Amino acid sequence: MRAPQAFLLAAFATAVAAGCKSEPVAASTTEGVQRATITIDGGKYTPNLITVQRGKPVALTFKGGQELGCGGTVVFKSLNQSKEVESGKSVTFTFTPDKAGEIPFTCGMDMYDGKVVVK
Ligand SMILES: [Cu+2]
Repeated sequence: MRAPQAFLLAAFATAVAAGCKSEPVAASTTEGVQRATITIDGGKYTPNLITVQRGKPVALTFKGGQELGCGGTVVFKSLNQSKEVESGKSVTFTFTPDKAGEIPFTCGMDMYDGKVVVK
């Protein structure tokens, strides 16, 4: 199975190209749900690489920092989900990935981005 590694490498390459040193963060599972919190601030998402396991529910919470910019609009195009985050508030996206691969998210203008890597 080389595909997951290839996805991870591609994600790393993207992060490095963007000058971003953030490491992939594995979601932590509580009560059967894989959870991670992503902060939106200064025009970026931190962390911007989250790894999850397929077949289990995922809850990703986006927390609005001081400088949201257009990052306050979070779009998961492939999931058909989009939400607005305000400074000091949070919104949570939930979904259950059924196959390995990548689920990208972006700001409303497709400038800032991140990825959920499904293993
Ligand atoms: Cu933008």
